[in-house]
Amino acid sequence: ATAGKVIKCKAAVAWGPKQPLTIEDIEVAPPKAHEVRVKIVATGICRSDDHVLSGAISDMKFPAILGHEGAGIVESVGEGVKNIKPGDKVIPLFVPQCGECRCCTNVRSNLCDKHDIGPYRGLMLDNTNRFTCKGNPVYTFLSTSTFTEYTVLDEICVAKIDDNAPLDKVCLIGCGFSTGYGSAVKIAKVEQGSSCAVFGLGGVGLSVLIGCKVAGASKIIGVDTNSDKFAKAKELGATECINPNDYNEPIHEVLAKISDGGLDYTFECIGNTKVMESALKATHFGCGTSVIVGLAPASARVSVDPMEMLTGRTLKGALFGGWKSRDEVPQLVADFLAKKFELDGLITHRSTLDKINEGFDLLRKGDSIRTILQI
Ligand code: CND
Ligand code: ZN
Ligand code: ZN
Repeated sequence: ATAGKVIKCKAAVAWGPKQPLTIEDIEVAPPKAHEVRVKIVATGICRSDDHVLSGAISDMKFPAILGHEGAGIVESVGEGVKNIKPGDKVIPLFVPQCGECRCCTNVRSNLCDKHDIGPYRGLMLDNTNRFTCKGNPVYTFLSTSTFTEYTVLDEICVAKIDDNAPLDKVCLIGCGFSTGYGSAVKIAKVEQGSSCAVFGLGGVGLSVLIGCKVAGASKIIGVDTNSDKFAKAKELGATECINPNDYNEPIHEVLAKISDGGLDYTFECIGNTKVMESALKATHFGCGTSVIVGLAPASARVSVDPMEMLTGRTLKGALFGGWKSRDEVPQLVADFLAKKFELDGLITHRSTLDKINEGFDLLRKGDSIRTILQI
């Protein structure tokens, strides 16, 4: 009965960096052609959302509705939408898949020309808004905006998933889990018996660790400056954990000593360029690969000694774990339902949209891995 009409609902609106979100009454316009309006059921809070609020992501437009790790149910679809219908369970995709652009048609890439991953437009593909608050336009974030009861998505930013999927868990497949897991199994292509180190043991880093374990790595070292993260990391597959603050020498030297001169694979899951440099140095010459997963502040730069590369190390990076989003998210959900991996270990807190600021505080204090908001 809401199809074709404006929906009035609640959303958490971000007004600018260093300001708390406020719960507002907003209006959500009906989907235009090739768009889908979705009732969000659950959403995680990822550190990338906080990077907008901390100011580390600095070219955002406000007011905006953040959130990019959600799951929901289709309320209505615009003209020309095929294969998605009201009632379908879906995951919003912050990396679109149009299927036609240069990246989409390249098997080695998962990006898409139609992305809104900086410089941020904060608009639908047709360059207009679907959200308003008190008569003013509200921008969208990463093509998704999940901190709201209803959102509108471009069709190429929607993955239809299994009807049996528990949305309050598989929302993590919308970002943190897939990003980390894919970085291990798809980008690094971790092999049986290899050695790995994961820098940063938040939701993303722990998901890398799950991927390393599924891939059969025999040594998986967790690295974090917060030792409170170690118990969970060991539960999920870390064979040992180390805190850089416990050592005087640089962390890559510590790691070299316990990994036969260096690791096969390292992953930076923090967004700190100094750590990216040590993660590369921590790989073994001639064969090591380091993957940048964390999102660094816009102006930050990594400094690399070319000898590190000349002597055979590889430095790579990926968004969303390298998954081609519309094709592969449904398969990841199927793999979850088939118990190929678990998500429960990543979920430390459950809450509601009105308590979203507390959810961010838990993440900032290092007390949570993922808080799932039931919308
Ligand atoms: P979260 O903040 O939960 O985890 C970061 C972890 O790093 C925490 O456990 C910290 O204690 C730890 N840490 C901080 N500084 C250091 C340090 N110097 N040395 C060792 N450990 C440290 O964040 P998250 O897991 O949600 O996200 C991690 C990063 O991944 C973050 O930058 C986020 O923006 C990024 C990301 C990337 C992508 C992608 O597509 N590549 C998608 N989502 C998030
Ligand atoms: Zn994220
Ligand atoms: Zn494309």
